[in-house]
Amino acid sequence: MSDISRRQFIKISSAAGGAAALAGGLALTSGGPAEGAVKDPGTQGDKVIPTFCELCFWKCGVLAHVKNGRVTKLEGNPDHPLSNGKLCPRGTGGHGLLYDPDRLKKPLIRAKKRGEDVFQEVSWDTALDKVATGMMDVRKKHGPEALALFTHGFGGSWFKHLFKAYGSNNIAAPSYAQCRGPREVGFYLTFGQGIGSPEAVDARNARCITLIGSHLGENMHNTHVQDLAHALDRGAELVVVDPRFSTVAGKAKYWLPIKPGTDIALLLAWMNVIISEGLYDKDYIAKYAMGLDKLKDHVAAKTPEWAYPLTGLQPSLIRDSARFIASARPASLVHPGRRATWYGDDTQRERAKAMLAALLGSWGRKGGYLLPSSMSVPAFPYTAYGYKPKEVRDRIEPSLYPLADEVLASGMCDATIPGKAKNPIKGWFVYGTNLMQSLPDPRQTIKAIQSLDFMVAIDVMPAEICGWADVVLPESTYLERCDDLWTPAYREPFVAVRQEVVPPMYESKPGWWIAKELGHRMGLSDYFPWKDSKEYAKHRVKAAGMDCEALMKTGVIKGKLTPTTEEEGLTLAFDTPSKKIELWSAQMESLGFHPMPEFTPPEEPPDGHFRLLFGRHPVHTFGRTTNNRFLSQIFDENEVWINADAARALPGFEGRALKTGDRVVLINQDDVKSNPVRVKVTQRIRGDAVYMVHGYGHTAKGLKFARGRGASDSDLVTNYKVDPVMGGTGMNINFVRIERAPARV
Ligand SMILES: Nc1nc2c(c(=O)[nH]1)N[C@H]1C(S)=C(S)[C@@H](COP(=O)(O)OP(=O)(O)OC[C@H]3O[C@@H](n4cnc5c(=O)[nH]c(N)nc54)[C@H](O)[C@@H]3O)O[C@H]1N2
Ligand SMILES: Nc1nc2c(c(=O)[nH]1)N[C@H]1C(S)=C(S)[C@@H](COP(=O)(O)OP(=O)(O)OC[C@H]3O[C@@H](n4cnc5c(=O)[nH]c(N)nc54)[C@H](O)[C@@H]3O)O[C@H]1N2
Ligand code: SF4
Ligand SMILES: [Mo]
Repeated sequence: MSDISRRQFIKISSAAGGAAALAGGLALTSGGPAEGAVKDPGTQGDKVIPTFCELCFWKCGVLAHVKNGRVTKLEGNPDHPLSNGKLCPRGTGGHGLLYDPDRLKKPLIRAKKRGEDVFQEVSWDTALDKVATGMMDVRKKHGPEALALFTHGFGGSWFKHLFKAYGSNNIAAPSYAQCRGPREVGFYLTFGQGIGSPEAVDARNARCITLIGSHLGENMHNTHVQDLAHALDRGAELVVVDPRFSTVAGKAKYWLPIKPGTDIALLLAWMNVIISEGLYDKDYIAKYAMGLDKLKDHVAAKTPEWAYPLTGLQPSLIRDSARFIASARPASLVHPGRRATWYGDDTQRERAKAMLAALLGSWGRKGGYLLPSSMSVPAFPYTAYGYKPKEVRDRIEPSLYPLADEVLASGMCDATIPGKAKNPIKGWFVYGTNLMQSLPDPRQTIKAIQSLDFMVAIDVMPAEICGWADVVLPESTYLERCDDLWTPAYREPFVAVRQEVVPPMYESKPGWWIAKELGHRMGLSDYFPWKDSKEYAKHRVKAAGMDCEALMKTGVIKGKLTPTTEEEGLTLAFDTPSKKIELWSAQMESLGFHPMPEFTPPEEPPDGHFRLLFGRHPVHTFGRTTNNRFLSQIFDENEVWINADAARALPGFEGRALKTGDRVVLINQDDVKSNPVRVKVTQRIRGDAVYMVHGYGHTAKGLKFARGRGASDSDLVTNYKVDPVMGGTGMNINFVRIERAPARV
């Protein structure tokens, strides 16, 4: 990464506003980014079509400029509440996906053994017949729930519908059990409601923002970063808890370089200070919460001095930061985080965050957690589905965790491995998720896949997962298709539409078309009564009494503002068993769990090993953009962060200490070796952990640009700890040692 781009990306707060400053520095054109360009390239198009982004799951509003039939520029839709006229760097480079020469271009059928990644191009008719036959065979032999749908991304809605019509509700995304599941359950247990996506937190109006591992600014959810920049410009202060001096830690009043895996101890100590010094919101707690006395007892001995040897954080730092956090209440936002699957006790950590937020009185308050509603757009009036949810749950027996409120992707994978489930899963339908990089322990994923009767993958790129499928279907990218309407609950309720910006390239087809064609082949035509997705979407818009023309023209229709906080007139209500904020959870106790979070020390890295941590890079989304040549002009290969003192003390490196740029391999506790990867020797990380950006180390033959660049954290995540409450897979528990990479030949 060049210095110029690093400066731009690190700049979170600026008069121009965070993400805007970032995206503004990335003038991408379809010819590739001009070297260091910071100016608008001036490619105003022949036409401008509003749609929404799919480079990540935030789904910002986009204005796509098209000139001579080519997309020349993508910019933020000023009318869209999730972009406010700005995109993050990834969004501005979305046409790098559209014009990626390595895209899947034709339907493929496996020509050799499963996993050898050798395919034959076939017609759509042949491919669809094969998929429909595969699906019907699984249903005939094993019942409909023996077919599982792994799906991530907005276009998955067509296939969820197809699945329910077919008879299976075994539908899961790795964005639950490998990502935000513990957070949803932790907050649900405390407030009777989860957080959802996009997170409706009021960072914009907060006076103090506490980030526990959430590395906003590297984690680049657009409006979030805009809100953060706005808050900082208004004088808000940050408390950042991270073993790594993250970009955002550089902006913090307090950085707490915590020992990994000990956040519950810190949260208990913070609550100890806030309660014992009477700094909590007494009126709010008296009115809305139950269990304060029990919490008082629970944290009475959990002083900063108690937490010091556990967390490595000085008692004075814990005490001062606690007082500071409390001083800004209720506009004191303890951010809920997003990828919460860290150590296996994650629901409890998230619950501790929720309890702290309750003590600050920030739930349903300005500068804290907003409680917005979504716009009401009636569902399409389909025939009722035939699946029976009860049977579905039985099918995934190994993943039956009492408080899981979604099906677990890891559970469906487990239930596929012979001997693990009473009725194993026999078919996989994989849409828009690269399970080889997103599920823990890829060795198990392969074991599961090898025992399937049938597997289909639908993707836009020849990702690793496609190499294992029997049939691969090339979907059109988000810029070439119309999808369902989107109506999230956000600060400002809205309905957004995704529209075709340019016609599908090659032989790719939109998801709605693929789902409908499969439906016809399986006798499910009744479930696809519309001509195309446009007709479907228009039907829904009309039923909501809205103006289709206006929606297509602007890409978004905003609804009436409703109160989202007490200050705006909202009456707070809690859908917990006690109808109160539950600082003490009878529900947890009755299930045999601690009714309040307890701290259990994490396992220590063995001698000569480091804990493997991973996270995001601002210009990439997982491994899905690492082949995007536009974005890769900014960052094209990950590196392993290692503490400078630890690097000097590494056994075996005497006299020739590691320096930035040296190539190493990482070897984990199960002797799994990474690809060679460069190191970054830095003071910005603790000595007991190493860190890398997720999504590199691709092995798929077809990813001609990304293949072999950097290393994959996923390959090294062979160990994980399952959260007993909801089945999330804690993945920050792997340890690696470091060896020099063999010289390149
Ligand atoms: N080791 C490790 N594991 C992790 C994580 C980690 O950091 N480290 N992160 C976890 C988290 S937070 C999450 S949310 C999950 C995410 O895990 P995944 O859902 O697997 O996410 P992606 O890597 O984005 O996979 C997206 C796939 O969709 C394809 N794709 C992109 N656009 C389209 C489209 O329009 N249509 C179709 N059909 N396909 C498309 C891409 O080419 C790619 O193959 O992974 C989790 N697993
Ligand atoms: N640019 C970009 N942005 C993204 C994504 C992307 O792929 N690219 N993905 C999106 C998705 S789906 C998700 S889920 C989010 C994930 O983003 P977040 O939820 O913000 O982050 P995590 O991946 O949970 O955690 C990464 C951070 O936690 C720190 N950390 C590691 N262990 C510990 C610990 O024990 N304690 C503490 N306090 N900190 C620790 C790491 O050093 C790192 O800074 O990002 C989203 N935003
Ligand atoms: S945050 Fe960036 S990548 Fe994600 S939807 Fe918005 S513009 Fe696209
Ligand atoms: Mo995620």
